Amino acid sequence: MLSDLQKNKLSYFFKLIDYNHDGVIRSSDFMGIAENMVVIKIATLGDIETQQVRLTMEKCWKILTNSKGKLVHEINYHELLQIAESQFINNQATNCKQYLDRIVKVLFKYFDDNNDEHLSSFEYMSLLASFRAEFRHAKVSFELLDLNKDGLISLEEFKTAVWEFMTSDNQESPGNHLFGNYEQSRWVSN
Ligand SMILES: [Ca+2]
Ligand SMILES: [Ca+2]
Repeated sequence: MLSDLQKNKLSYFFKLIDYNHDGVIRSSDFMGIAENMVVIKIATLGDIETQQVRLTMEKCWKILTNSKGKLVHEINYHELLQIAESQFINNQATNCKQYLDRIVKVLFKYFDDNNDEHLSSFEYMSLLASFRAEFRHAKVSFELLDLNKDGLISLEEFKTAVWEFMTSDNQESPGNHLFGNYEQSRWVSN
């Protein structure tokens, strides 16, 4: 069973991704994020990199939906809860985490504009913008995700944050704040 904390985070995540709030997420929602990612770096991006961004977001969609090996066109909130519970929370020993980590690494490198292998607060804000998350709590979230308090988010810190966001049942896990404050989003809970 998912805890209220896990459900609250997944509800926040679902609403972030379901941009038109029609109650289902589709691959087009992930492609919308890809388009945002491209726009944010339009000045420096070549055609190949643009295509890679789209492929990466397509992979994110597949990670979420290919759990039973069959093609899924859309998922609703309750299906997301089931997937999160079966794939991420109950099967932590499988290669699910390694697969997710690989995608997370690609995303991390994409937003690491100056290639210093860390995300600055500005680079982190680009990520929030791409996922259409609010900025209001960005400073607080950034400081929480920066576990060693060196003023930057390393790849390991980022991987930890993503995994905690998807799975943690601990109210104190910094990764709960990956996309800002999931408790004070612009949406009323449920
Ligand atoms: Ca950087
Ligand atoms: Ca750090």
